[in-house]
Amino acid sequence: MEFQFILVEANYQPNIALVRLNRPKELNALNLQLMLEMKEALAQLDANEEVRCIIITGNEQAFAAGADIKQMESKTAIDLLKIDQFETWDQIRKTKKPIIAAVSGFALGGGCELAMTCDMIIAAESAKFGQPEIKLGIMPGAGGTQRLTKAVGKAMAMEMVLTGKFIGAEEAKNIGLVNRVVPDEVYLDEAVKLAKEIAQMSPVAVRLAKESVLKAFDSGLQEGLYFERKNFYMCFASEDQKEGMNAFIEKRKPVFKGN
Ligand code: DAK
Repeated sequence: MEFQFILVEANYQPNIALVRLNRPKELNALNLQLMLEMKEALAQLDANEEVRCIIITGNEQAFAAGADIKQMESKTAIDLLKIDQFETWDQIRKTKKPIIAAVSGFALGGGCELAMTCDMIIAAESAKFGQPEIKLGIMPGAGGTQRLTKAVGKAMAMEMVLTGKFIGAEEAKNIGLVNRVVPDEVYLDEAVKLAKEIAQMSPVAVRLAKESVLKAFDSGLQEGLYFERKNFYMCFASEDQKEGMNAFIEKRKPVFKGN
C-alpha cells in the first residue's frame, strides 16, 4: 500500500520505527484514508521483527487536530455504521509492540484519542490536548470518554468532554495524561530516548507486560490479576528470561533476542 498521508520509517533508529502524520496544511486532521494507512503501517511494523518500539508523531504545529470535520460533516449515522472506522482504530489498540506518541502542538478530538490509544505520551511544552467534539454538537467517538476518564479521573474528564476546553502540556502532566513534558526542540529526541530504553528489553517480556497493563484498562482487578499471572508464567518460557537473569548473576549486560 502506498502511503499518502503518513510517512513511515521502519528503521528510523535501530529497532525503532517512526510514523509521522503528514497533512500539515490541515493540521494532520485524521481523514479515513489516513487512518487506513495508519492501520496498515502499524500492522506491517508489528510484524517486522527488527522493530521493537514504534513512535507516532505529527509536526511542531499539530500532532492531529481531530478527525476530518469536512469529511465527517455530511455523514449520516448509517454512513458511519457502514464505514465502520472502529476496525481501523482497533488496530492501534491491538498493536503488540509499544507505541509512544510524541506530541507537539494540537492533539484534539480524535488526535487526543489517538495519543491516548498509544501506550505513552511525550509532550512538547507547546502541546495542547482537548476533546472539543461537544462544540461540534457531537461527543468523542474513538474512546475519549473511556480512556480520558481512566487516565485523569472523572472530574477532569467530565470538564474536558463537556466544555471542550484545551489544556496545556503542564496541566496534562499534572493530571496524569502524559508521561513528561519537554522543550519543543527535543520532544522527538525524548521519545526516541524512551523507545531506545524499551527496545533494549526482551521483546517477549515487553509484549506480555504491555498486554497485561492494557488488561487493567478493560477488566476488573481479579480478571486483570489472573491475566497478569498467566503472562508472568509465560515469560519463563522465553530464552530472554534465562538470558536476563543469567546476565544479572554474571554481572553483565543482557542481550535479548526475542526468543
Ligand atoms: N478537520 C478538518 N480540517 C481541519 C481540522 C479538522 N479537525 N482542524 C483544522 N483544520 C483545517 C482548518 O479548516 C484550516 O483549513 P483551511 O481553512 O486553511 O482550508 C487548517 O486546518 C488550519 O486550521 P485553522 O485555520 O483553524 O488554524 P488555527 O490555528 O486558527 O486553529 C485549531 C487551530 C486546532 C484550534 C482549529 O483548527 C480547530 O478548532 N480545529 C478543529 C478541532 C476539533 O474540533 N477537533 C475535533 C474534531 S471531531 C471516530 C473516530 C474519531 C472521531 C470520531 C469518531 N470513530 C472511530 C467513529 C473524532 C472526532 C473528532 O475529532
